[in-house]
Parts: sequence; C-alpha cells; structure tokens
Amino acid sequence: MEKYQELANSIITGDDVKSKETTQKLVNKGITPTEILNDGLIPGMDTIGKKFKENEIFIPEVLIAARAMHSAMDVIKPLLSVSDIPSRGTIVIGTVQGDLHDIGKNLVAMILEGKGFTVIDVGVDVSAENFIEEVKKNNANIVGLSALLTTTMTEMKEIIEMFRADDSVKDVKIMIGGAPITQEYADKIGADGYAPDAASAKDLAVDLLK
Ligand code: B1M
Repeated sequence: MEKYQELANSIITGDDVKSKETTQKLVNKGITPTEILNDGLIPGMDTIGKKFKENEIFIPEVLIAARAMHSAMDVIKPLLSVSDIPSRGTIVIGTVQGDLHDIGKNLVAMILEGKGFTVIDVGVDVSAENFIEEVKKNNANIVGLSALLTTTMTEMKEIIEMFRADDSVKDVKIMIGGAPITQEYADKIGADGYAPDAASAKDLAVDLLK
C-alpha cells in the first residue's frame, strides 16, 4: 500500500527525518503501531537486508537505514508502553556476545514492555556472565537472548549451560530469537522457548510464566 511504501522507502533511503515524520503521520491517522511495524518499517529493513546480501549496498548504508528505523521506533515506543498496570514479571534482554545487531531486540523489548513486563535491556555484545549478573541483580523471571549471526548464535548454548550450572539462576526461563534461530535449534540447546518475531515473543513470555 502506498502509505506504507513511503515509510518503507524512508528506511531504505536512510532518511531519519522522513521516517519519523511519516510514522507520526500514520499514528495521527489512527494506524496501529503493529501495522506500522509490520507493513512499513520491517519490509523496509528486509529490503535493506536483501540489498546488503547482494552487495548492492554496504555497511554505511545499512547503518543509516538502522538510524532511520530507530528514529521511527522512537515515535511508536510510547504508544506501546503501559505504565499503570502491575508488572507481569521481569525480563532481562540483550544481544549475545560478539553480536551488535539491536533493532529486532529493541522491538521485542518494546512489545514486552507494552504487554506489562518490566524489561531490563542490557544492550548488545553481552557476555554470559553479564546476563547472569543482571538476572540476579534484578531478580528476573526470564532472560531473553537475541542473535542475528550464525557465528554468534552458538553463544546461546554457552549461556544456557552457564545458567543451568548456577543454582541461583538455573530455573530462570530462557527465551531466544533472531533471524537465524529456529525452534529446532532452541530445542537442541535447551532453551525454554523460541519466538520468530516480537508479537510471538510477547505471547511466549506470558506462557513461560504461567
Ligand atoms: Co548485519 N547481518 N552484519 N548489520 N544485518 C545480517 C544479520 C545479515 C543476514 C545480512 C546479510 O548478509 N543478508 C548477515 C548475517 C549472515 C549470517 O550470519 N548468516 C549480517 C552480517 C554478515 C553482518 C556483519 C558480519 C557484516 C560485516 O561486518 N561484514 C556485521 C556483524 C557485526 C556484529 O554484529 N559483530 C553486521 C553489521 C550490521 C550493522 C551494524 C551494519 C547493522 C546493525 C545495526 C543495528 O542493529 N543497530 C546490520 C543490519 C541492520 C543487518 C540487517 C540488514 C537487518 C537486521 C535487522 O535489523 N532486521 C540483516 C539482514 C536481515 O536480517 N534481513 C543483517 C530487522 C529486525 C526487525 O529483524 O533483527 O530479525 P530481526 O528481529 C526480529 C526477529 O528475528 C525476532 O523479532 C524481531 C522483530 O520481529 N527476534 C527475536 C529478534 N531477537 C529476538 C529475541 C527474542 C525473540 C524474537 O527473544 C528474546
């Protein structure tokens, strides 16, 4: 649809002013944040991914697109937050060590917050020790691990093993996600759950705490 195409194009061309303005315009028209994400922002980022893969664009262009994505996400973030309901539980979320991709993780964090979870976002390039420390410090019920690279998804296995070997965090639920992750991989490394996207991550977190 044309209205979403304009938004997707603003991501593809890395125009952070336009991406913010167009998102705001769609919000003002009453379009939901989920539609804005699924029909405009994510398709824009997917196009960037394809062009990057085919060597049509390079890292600087991808970074500029990521900046435009973040600027649009700033507009919808407050709409997804609900601060006046009691917390459903605390989730520590981060991108695993060696991996700097944070757009998907940020989206998942936003949606979880919107569902009423307290979310502690520990950022990118996070070691197993840091995840454990943050879970202990915040008395978290769930830890969420994100990885976008086939070379860093193996970190998840190490992290899960370290959690399970530490009596004080061994029962914390571990959910994982990111483009290269599958249910099969999650089962193989002993994660408690896998979600392919932000909306399913929210449902999974609710299920894990039932
Ligand atoms: Co990178 N990169 N990148 N990159 N990058 C990919 C992932 C890649 C697939 C591109 C490609 O070749 N087509 C490829 C990985 C190949 C592979 O491993 N098989 C790749 C590569 C190779 C690299 C570098 C190695 C490139 C280089 O230096 N030569 C390098 C690595 C740096 C590092 O991390 N150490 C690199 C760098 C970068 C940038 C820094 C330039 C930038 C990141 C900017 C940022 O995040 N702030 C970047 C980007 C933007 C991408 C692509 C184009 C887009 C990723 C993205 O944001 N998608 C990506 C290609 C692609 O995925 N199409 C690519 C949009 C986002 C909404 O989706 O992150 O999948 P996604 O998140 C989804 C789900 O996966 C899920 O929900 C989210 C929302 O629906 N999800 C979870 C994610 N985490 C979850 C956690 C959960 C549950 C669900 O529970 C806890």
